[in-house]
Amino acid sequence: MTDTLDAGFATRAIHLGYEPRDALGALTPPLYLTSTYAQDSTDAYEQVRLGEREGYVYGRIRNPTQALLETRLASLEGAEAAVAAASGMAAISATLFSLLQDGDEIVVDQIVYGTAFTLFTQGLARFGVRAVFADFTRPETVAAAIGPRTRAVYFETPANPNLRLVDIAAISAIARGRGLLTIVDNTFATPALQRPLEHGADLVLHSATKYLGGHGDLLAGAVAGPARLIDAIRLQGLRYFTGATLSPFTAFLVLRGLKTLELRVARHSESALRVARLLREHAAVAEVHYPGLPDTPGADIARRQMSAGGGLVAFELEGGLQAGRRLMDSLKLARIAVSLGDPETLIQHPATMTHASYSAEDRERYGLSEGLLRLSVGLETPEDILADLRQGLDRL
Ligand code: 7XF
Repeated sequence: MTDTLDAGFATRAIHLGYEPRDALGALTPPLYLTSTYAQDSTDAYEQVRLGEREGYVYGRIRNPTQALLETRLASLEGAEAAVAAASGMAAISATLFSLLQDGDEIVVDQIVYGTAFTLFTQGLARFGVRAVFADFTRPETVAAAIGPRTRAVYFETPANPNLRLVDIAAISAIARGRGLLTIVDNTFATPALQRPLEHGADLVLHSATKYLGGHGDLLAGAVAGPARLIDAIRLQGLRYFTGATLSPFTAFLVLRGLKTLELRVARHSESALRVARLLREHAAVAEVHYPGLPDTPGADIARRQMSAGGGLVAFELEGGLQAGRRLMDSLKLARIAVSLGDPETLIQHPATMTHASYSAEDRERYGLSEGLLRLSVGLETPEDILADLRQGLDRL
């Protein structure tokens, strides 16, 4: 539907790329559960294969339900194209395997999701790709880490798990000046709050398992960026490196999630701000990290590149790790669980859970404190979330 191309964010998330008239009037886009496609003739197959005729060949490469999701995600990120994958890690590995080769280096922020860190430190090393870690909150250290073999820079903002903020425009400018690609994992902010390509990044990654899906019932991932790079990621990364294509059924669920993304993220952000304020005022809490607090480190960066603070809050208790465990065990509404972006409020302890793959020395060196807790503020009635936290903190 071309007339929705320039429409607002939520309108595109709901309507873009689909016309009910083309599918018997079905209001909701059909779910195409098929692994392969019957071809009209041998000639027709050849034309589709060569890209001379529109059509589909095989489900690992393309599927119409998936294609609609890709169209919408690309638009929401302000990208030319997007490709969906079976998980966030599938999107990350397809991207890196497609863009890097033996002998290359990639400069990576020292604070990233734990399993991404393992892919950089252990996985890519087996294929001769070296990850060089730098503190991306200090762009000069990124510039210093770039060498003749560097091909790309990679970071998350807000970063998992401590929500530190990286200046997308500053890092992208350095990378561009040296002929490198800038890859940003936008999982925590989502395009509803932050669109990295508008600030100079080249590729945006997502774990769609989180806010994009939004209901804690699926795993999915995506990459958005220029068609030339997205084609490479689809035709190499997905087609023969990983084969980790998103199932059409899951694509259907992510499409459903996207329809309410803007609405959900606004509510997550409002409630998280209230949680951050409660935590900051409580005597048992030593430190609070939340991009929407005006005095959090990097708040000026958040103001420039995010339209609200998002749904995650990280904090440390006066009583450190032991108090953290006691708090987690005393909460009644918030569930102890990894993952984030679900309707349910979730709490986890990065040092033993999402970031256990960092060694204790790495955590110390990179400033990931042992007592840090990460809360994914859900969509429950805000007063109930606040009351749950208050009763847990008051017991400490
Ligand atoms: O492969 P997944 O869909 O689980 O996504 C991987 C991933 C990629 N980027 C970021 C910023 C992520 O946070 C994730 C997954 N993180 C979850 C978490 O931190 O709770 C995973 C649970 S172990």
